[in-house]
Amino acid sequence: MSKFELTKTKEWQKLAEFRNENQNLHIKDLFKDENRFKEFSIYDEELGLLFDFSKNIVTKETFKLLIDAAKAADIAGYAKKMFSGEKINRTENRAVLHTALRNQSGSPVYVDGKDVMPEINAVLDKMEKFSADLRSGKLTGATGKKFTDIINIGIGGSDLGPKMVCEALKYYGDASLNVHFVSNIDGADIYENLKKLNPETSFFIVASKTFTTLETISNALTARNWLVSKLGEKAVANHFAALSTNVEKVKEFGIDENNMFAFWDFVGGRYSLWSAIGLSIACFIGFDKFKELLSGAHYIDKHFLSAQYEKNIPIIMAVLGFWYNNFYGAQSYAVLPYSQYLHRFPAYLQQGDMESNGKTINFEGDRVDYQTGAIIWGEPGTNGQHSFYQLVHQGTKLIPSDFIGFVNPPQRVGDHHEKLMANFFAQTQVLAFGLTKEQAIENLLKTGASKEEIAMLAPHKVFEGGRPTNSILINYLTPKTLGALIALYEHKIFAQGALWRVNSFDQWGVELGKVLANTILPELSGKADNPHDASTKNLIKHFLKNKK
Ligand code: G6Q
Repeated sequence: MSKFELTKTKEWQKLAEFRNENQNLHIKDLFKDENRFKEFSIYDEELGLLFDFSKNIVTKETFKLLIDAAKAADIAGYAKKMFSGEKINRTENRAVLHTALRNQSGSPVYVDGKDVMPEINAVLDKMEKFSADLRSGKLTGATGKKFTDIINIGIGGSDLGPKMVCEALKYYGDASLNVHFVSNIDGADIYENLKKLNPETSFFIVASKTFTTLETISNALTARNWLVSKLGEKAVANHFAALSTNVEKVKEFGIDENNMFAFWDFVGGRYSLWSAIGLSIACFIGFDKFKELLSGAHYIDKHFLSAQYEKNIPIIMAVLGFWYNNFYGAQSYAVLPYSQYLHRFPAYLQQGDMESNGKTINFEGDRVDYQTGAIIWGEPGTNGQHSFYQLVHQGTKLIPSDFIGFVNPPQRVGDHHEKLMANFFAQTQVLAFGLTKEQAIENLLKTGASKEEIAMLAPHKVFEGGRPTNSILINYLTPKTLGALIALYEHKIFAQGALWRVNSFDQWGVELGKVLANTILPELSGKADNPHDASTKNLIKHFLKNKK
């Protein structure tokens, strides 16, 4: 293929020129325009979701140039290809159809000429029946007892999504059902979980797309042995289910095919919570609420496909990230939910975003000469305020961030929510507008500080401001709005992949990790040679020498 040079395109060049000519542009200057909030915010009535992107270092002209870049990348055309089952994941020769999992339009979706919706709906029906039976106690353990604990054993995409959602929707969860997530190969994870469990009332869900992942299979075997040691071999049939694309391996493991919930290779691990991988969610919050989660995502799918670029929330989120990443040298991007329920959301997005767009090779197979995926990080507010916000406010790095909050908490606890949200608003305000030296001096004068003290302290108390934020303010945290929120980020990631011209749907770095560990494993029991570089060789030697 011919070499495509993104940085030489007129859209890129214009953005670079604009950035160069407007070095000192400050957010506070942009707010002289009284219409700014109106023009740089979108309210979606149905979701009760306000997206305020006015506190960005973006003028009307910048916005237009960014939208031009998005149009040049043909994000809309590329999205159509994804939704219609084209094999846009070229390096794995796969369609990318997590959107079909939540397609509630009734229209078919074809892969290789076959409508995949009947199979998707059949698995959803099976999940509905299973989750209802487990919740009602119709489905019992080998000794006839109702299940009280569900243990999802999976890792990466087969863990982070369901775990994040179960945490986020805990308020809606069945209080008599505990959901646990075991992912790490570190024996501590399964050990600490098993020690709290009663085998008679524990149900294990082995979630693995490939059913070959070392961590998951090892944890599942340990769980199986534990169950068998307590209740005997026959109990496995009542206490285990598998979520996978690999029927053969599931059978080999000894899980009944009736307890297998299928999905397909057009569902990427990190996009799989909408599939059978969401079984723990459906059991915890009930299938109707799981369907609401899907409906929120489906609503955003329609928005992404149909809204014009200038009003398309995922596209706007994408171009803003692109702006700071490629023209301001911002290395990272913070996601800051002002909701304890969303405490796993940044970790979930870390995978979604960094695994998708942490790439260096473009569509043409050439190495890119620009930055791609940002480092995603974050913690819930207000906790983060008491730790890393210092660097965001006064450090030397530009860290754009998303603040996510809710107008109404699911439950009221005194005035906690007002206090929480006062912090949200105050933080985004000071990040954007800062605090001048004059204001700092005025504040110090009020404390009765001496002239010398003021001279010494004032520079430290200045906040430059100009730190960009988006605010996503949602009226209620419900399964539907959560589904919408997740889908907004999924499509943001997709749109950035299109802007950077990288395949957001493969993960060769993850695959390599899986292979490498398997080659070293026999060496750790002294069963194979240790043919490595001096450092690795000596680390392994040290391990073997000191191993008890
Ligand atoms: C996700 C990645 C990766 C994957 C895990 C688990 O997109 O591919 O995180 O989900 O490695 O894989 P299995 O589900 O196959 O066990």
